Amino acid sequence: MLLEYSVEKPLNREPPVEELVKSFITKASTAYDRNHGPLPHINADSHYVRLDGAVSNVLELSIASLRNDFKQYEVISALQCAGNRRHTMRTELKEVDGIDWNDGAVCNCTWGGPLLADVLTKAGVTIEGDAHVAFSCMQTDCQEDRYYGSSISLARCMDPKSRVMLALDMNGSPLNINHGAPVRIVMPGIPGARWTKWLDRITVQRQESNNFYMQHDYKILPPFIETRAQAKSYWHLVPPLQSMPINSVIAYPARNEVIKLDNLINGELEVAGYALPDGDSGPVVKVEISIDQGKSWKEAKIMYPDAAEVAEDDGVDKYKWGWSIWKYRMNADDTRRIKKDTKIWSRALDRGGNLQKGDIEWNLRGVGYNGYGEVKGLEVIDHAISECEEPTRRMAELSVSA
Ligand SMILES: Nc1nc2c(c(=O)[nH]1)N[C@H]1C(S)=C(S)[C@@H](COP(=O)(O)O)O[C@H]1N2
Ligand SMILES: [Mo]
Repeated sequence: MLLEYSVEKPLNREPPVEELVKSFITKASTAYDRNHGPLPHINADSHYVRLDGAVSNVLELSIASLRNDFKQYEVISALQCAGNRRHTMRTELKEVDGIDWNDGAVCNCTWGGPLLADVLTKAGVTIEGDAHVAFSCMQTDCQEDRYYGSSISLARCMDPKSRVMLALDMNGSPLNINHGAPVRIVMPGIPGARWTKWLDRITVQRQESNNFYMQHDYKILPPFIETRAQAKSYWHLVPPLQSMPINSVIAYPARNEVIKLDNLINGELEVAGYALPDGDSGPVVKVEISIDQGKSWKEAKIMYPDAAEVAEDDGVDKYKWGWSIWKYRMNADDTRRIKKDTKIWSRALDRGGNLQKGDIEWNLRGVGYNGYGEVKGLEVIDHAISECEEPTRRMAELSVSA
């Protein structure tokens, strides 16, 4: 088996957030990479996913069978690392333990493949009630375990409306190696850590997956757990993180940017970013901006998805798990009022009524950070000081397809 990168140095990278908000659907080549081990090159023609555990028929599913023997579905869903925005938590609150992600450990893509519910039905699930489905990739060692694994509730997997899927395609093309070729589990509304890539085993079982990344990581520890040593005796008391909170970030202007009034059209500053709903409560229905520390809020425009297009498809809201791209045109007076110490904040509201809040509790691993989107340190000047003029930033026509 050819492995790319290594256990010691896995591939972890994110695009600049300004790049990310240029399109509603993120290209596979732009999407962040998060790995706890090397990337395994799998031959799709000889790969099988084994489905076992509490089922009447153990199945060995080839990629051809997953594509041809089951109805194919598509879902638009954001994929977000639980550590997205960790940089803000560690710099604004307190040092945390984890990769220093900025705001780009998230993407929004179309995923295609058969529903797990259909595959489970074919195998015949033999247990009911409180049970789990575990997803594993046994192809390579990881940094803290011999394999990568996750699990979610059996009830969610059996519900076709939750759209848990054995994804073969990303944005209409077969998955590439970075994102889990030839098959990964896609579970809209659930943190990225559970979306096991290079899937080779699905097990219906009574307990959660006992993989390291399910039991000793990706959990929100209480704030009094301040060291790894303390965490050791505490992991088992906290449930795995299975949902991400409402969120929004400002993609531009960038922190400490110098804004030349001469360059602005009508003296208006364009502020833009993305927003994500809480778990299954999407889509985001409102994004607001404040320049007075939250005393007053003004509504931004959600560029995509357009409210008029948010329709139900087969009884499932098409954009329920997607992100929203928004922008706000700050009027000339407000723009002129911006000082070096002004903070521009963003906050989002989703269809389920979840409103983003400003005061966030610190946790050791820095997961699930969702304080207000914020940019500060801006300097607004009348004229360009230097000769080299930068073009005014305006969002290009938003491209909807990747
Ligand atoms: N097999 C395997 N699956 C995995 C991981 C991994 O390291 N190995 N990382 C997980 C984490 S933490 C995240 S955030 C997402 C990242 O998916 P991406 O690399 O396609 O963006 O994959 C998840 N699935
Ligand atoms: Mo992650």
